[in-house]
Amino acid sequence: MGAFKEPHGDELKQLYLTETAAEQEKQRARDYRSWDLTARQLSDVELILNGAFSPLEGFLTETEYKQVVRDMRLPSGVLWPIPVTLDVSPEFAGSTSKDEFIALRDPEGVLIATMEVSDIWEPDKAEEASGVFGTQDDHHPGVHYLMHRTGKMYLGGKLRGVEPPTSYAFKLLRDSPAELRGRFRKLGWRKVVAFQTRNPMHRAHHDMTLRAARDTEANLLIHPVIGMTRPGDVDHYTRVRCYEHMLKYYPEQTTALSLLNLAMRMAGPREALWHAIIRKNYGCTHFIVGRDHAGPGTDADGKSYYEPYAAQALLKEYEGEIGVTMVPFKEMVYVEEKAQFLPVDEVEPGMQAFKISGTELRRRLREGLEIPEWFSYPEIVEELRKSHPPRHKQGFTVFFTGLSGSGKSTIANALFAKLLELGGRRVTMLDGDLVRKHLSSELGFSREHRDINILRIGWVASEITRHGGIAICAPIAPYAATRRRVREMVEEGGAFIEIYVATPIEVCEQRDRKGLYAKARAGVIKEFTGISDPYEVPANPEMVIDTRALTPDLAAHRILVKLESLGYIK
Ligand code: PPS
Repeated sequence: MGAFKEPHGDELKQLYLTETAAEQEKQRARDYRSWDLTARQLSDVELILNGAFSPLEGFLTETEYKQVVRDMRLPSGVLWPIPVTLDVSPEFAGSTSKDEFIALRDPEGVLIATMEVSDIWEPDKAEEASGVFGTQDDHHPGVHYLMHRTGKMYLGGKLRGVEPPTSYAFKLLRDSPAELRGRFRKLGWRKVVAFQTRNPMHRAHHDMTLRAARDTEANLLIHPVIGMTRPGDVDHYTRVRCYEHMLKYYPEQTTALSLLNLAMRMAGPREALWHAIIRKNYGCTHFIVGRDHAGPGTDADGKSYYEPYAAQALLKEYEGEIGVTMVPFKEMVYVEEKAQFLPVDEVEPGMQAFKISGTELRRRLREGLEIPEWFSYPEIVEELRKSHPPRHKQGFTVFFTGLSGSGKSTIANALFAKLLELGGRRVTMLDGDLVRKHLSSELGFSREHRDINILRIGWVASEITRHGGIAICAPIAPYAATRRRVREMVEEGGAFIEIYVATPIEVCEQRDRKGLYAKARAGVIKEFTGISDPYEVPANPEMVIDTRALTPDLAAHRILVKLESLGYIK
C-alpha cells in the first residue's frame, strides 16, 4: 500500500487559475453569456475544480457521457460510474455555439468558473436512468430529478476556476482534496478509512467506524455529504452539530471530521463506487460500505431499488482497479444480552437484537417519544429534538381549492377563527382575493398568470410552514400540476393538507354571490373557471368537503378534528 495514495487517473486536478489569470478571466467573462448554476451544479463545479472529481477537467462531453452511462468508463479507460453533466434549457443551448466560452455563476451572480463549450446535445434520459439508476421508475429520487428537474440539453467542456463557491457555515470543516491530503501528511496518517454518511450518526455508526479503524489499523475520516441528499433527510446544519458531538466519543487523535459538498444521486451501487473514487482523491486508502449504500429507499410497492449488499458486490469487483480497499459491514444491531452492537449475521440464535430505523427515529422525534440510551448519545438526541419538534409544534399548510363561490374563503375564515380561539399558534391567512390584492395585483387569469399566483402563495406558505407557523390558503388553484409543486415546496418544511371544496358548478353559479358567473356567461369576464376555463379536480386530497351537506362552521370543525387526529394541533 503506497504511503500517500495517488489520485484517480494519477493526477490530482486543480483547476483554479492563479490570481492574475483569474482577474483576466473575469474581465473576459463580462462578454460571455452567463449560466446560473443550480444547487446541484454548484456542488459539481466545486468538486471538479478542487480535484475531488479527478480526472475530470470539466463537464462530460457527449462521448464521455455515453461511455460513462454504458460502461462506467471514460474514453481513456479510467473507471467513472456517474455522469457529471451540465444540464441547461433548450433556449440556452439553442443560443450557445460550440467553442464558445460561457460564464458559470452562483445564484448571486458571482463568477465561479468559465467553460469552453465543446459539446451540445440532447441526452436520452430514459437510457441514462436505466444505465445509472437501473430503473426508470419516477419514484426513485434520482430518476425523478433527472426527468423533472434536469434541463433537456447538456453542455460539455473544460472548466477554468475563477473563485471557489462561497460558503458561510462550518468553514473550518470544509477541505479540498489537497488540503486533506496535506493534513494527513502532517499528521503522519498513512492509512485512512473513510466513512460516508448523509444521516446523523448514532452509537451503531460509532461502533462500526471504530471497528473499521481497528481492523484495518487505519485512522478514521468521518466524511459526511453536505450537498443535496435524499429529499426529507435531516438538514446538514443539524447533522454537522451532531457529528461534532460524536467526535468527542473517539479516542483522541485518531479521527478527523471533514465535510464534502457532494450532490448525491442516490444511485446505490454505482454511487458507492463513485464515493470510493472520490475518497481516493481525498487521500483515503479504505472505504466503509454498509447495508444499502446510497440507496434511495423503497419504491411505491415497498420494494428496495437495490439488493441490500449490491453496492458491496460492485465495489468488491473494482476495488483492486481503483486501489481503495472496501471495508464491508453488515447491518449493525444492538444485542442486549451482550450490551453491545454486533453485525446482524453474528447474532447468536436465541439472542434478541434491536434496531431503530431512520423512519422510526423520525416518528419518535415527531411524537416526542423516548429514544433509548443504547441507540444514541444524549447530546445528539438533544440536537435532533431541537430541530424536530413534536408534530403539534411543527408548521403546516391547509390548502383549500375549489371553484369561485364554492365556499373556500368562508370555511377558511371559520377555520382561521377557530385556530386563533384555541391559541398558542401563529396563523396566516392567504385567501385568494387577499393575495391578489397584496401579492399579485398585476396578474390576470391566463394559465401562466394563475400559475405564478399559486406559486407565490406556495412560496409564502412554505416559508411560514418551515418556521413553525400555520398557513391557510384559499385560491381556486385550478391546475393539478401547480398544486403538486406547491405541495412539494411546503412538504420540505412541514405538512400539507389539501382540502377540496367540492361544491358543484351549478350550485356556485346559482349562489353567484359576486355576480361573476352572470358576467362570465355573458362573456364580459373571459377565462372564467368552470365556465370558460378548466378546473382539474384533485385526485387525492386529504379531505373533500361538500358544502351542500355542511355549514361552514361544521366544515371548519371537521377540519379541526382531522388536524387533531393527525397530531398537528393538541
Ligand atoms: S387562481 O386561479 O387560483 O389564480 O384564482 P384566485 O387567485 O383564487 O382568484 C379567484 C378570484 O378572482 C375572481 N375572478 C376570477 N376567478 C376565476 N376566473 C376568472 N376569470 C376570474 N376573474 C376574477 C373571483 O372572485 C375569484 O374569487 P373566489 O373567492 O374564488 O370566488
